[in-house]
Amino acid sequence: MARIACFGEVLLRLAPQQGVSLRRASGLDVHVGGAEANVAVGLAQLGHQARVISVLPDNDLGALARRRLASEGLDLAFLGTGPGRMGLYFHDPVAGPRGGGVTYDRVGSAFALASSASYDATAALEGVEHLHVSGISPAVSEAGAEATLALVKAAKAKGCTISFDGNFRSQLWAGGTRDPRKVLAPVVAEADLMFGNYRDAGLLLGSDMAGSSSRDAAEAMFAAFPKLQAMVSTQREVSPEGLHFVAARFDARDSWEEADEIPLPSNIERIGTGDAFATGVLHRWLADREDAENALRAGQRLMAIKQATPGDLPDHSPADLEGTIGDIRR
Ligand code: KDG
Repeated sequence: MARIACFGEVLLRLAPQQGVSLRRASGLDVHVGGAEANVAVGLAQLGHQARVISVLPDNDLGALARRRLASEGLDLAFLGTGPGRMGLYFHDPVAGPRGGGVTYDRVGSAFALASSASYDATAALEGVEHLHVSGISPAVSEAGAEATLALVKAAKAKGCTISFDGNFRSQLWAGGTRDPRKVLAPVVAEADLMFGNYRDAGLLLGSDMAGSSSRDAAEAMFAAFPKLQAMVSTQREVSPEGLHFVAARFDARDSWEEADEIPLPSNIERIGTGDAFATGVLHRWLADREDAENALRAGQRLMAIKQATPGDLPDHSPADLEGTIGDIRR
């Protein structure tokens, strides 16, 4: 199993129970999340040594998040504390066309205020083979962007492989003056593996890829980013009856693999499903770069399990990677 570091903001999610809107909520459940922390937890549940590199506020909310992540057996030696508040978001389970509305409340968070000076990259990357980051951290703040870039450059310089999940969050860029393309491209330039589809490619290449095939989008990315070895994406469909399906695709430089769509459980918790997919793919990819078929299958399975798991964090075990999709019936 690999030693993997995940860098990103750890958040608290405040949300009413399923079926209750925020407007009518009389109580809010607290969940610990954050895209990269979700991946770290998922990898730890598969037996990897997963380290979270981040900053929390030195208060009870930070302690709550730390305690929850510690319960998953993560390496938290580089989960520091710093000035600033806890990043929060509110989730409305009944709002929005995609199964829930998200309202961020994270400006001025300890993570958002932390620049590269807040991290000892050399120590944090000691013994690390792979670094996972996403497009959320650069979107959060200028300091977050600077810290992300410094860390991926340090990781690359010491020979780590790097994965980048596009995770485009339009709300985080809205109203700002920073150009996501200019901010994200230098980070992607260091990545070996990217989770993203033609929309992410269009954003990074500054061109409308809507009419392009997945292969064309991947090839355009490979041309623009010489270190990039693979692009991995999912394609969700919702049938007129409301049933969810997901297909997946792995584009390497010289080959590609498609996984047929699988049904997802109807107990819908979409948040964290992309992270669960990334977890499954990374788990297999780190063991065998050539086995795209099994990487996609693992990603789809963990995604299906996550969709039936409340909260942001996953809840799977190595045994969940085996068997058929029909076995997933939580
Ligand atoms: O991918 C899941 C994340 O979106 C969730 O845990 C919260 O990190 C989060 C974010 O920034 O949206």
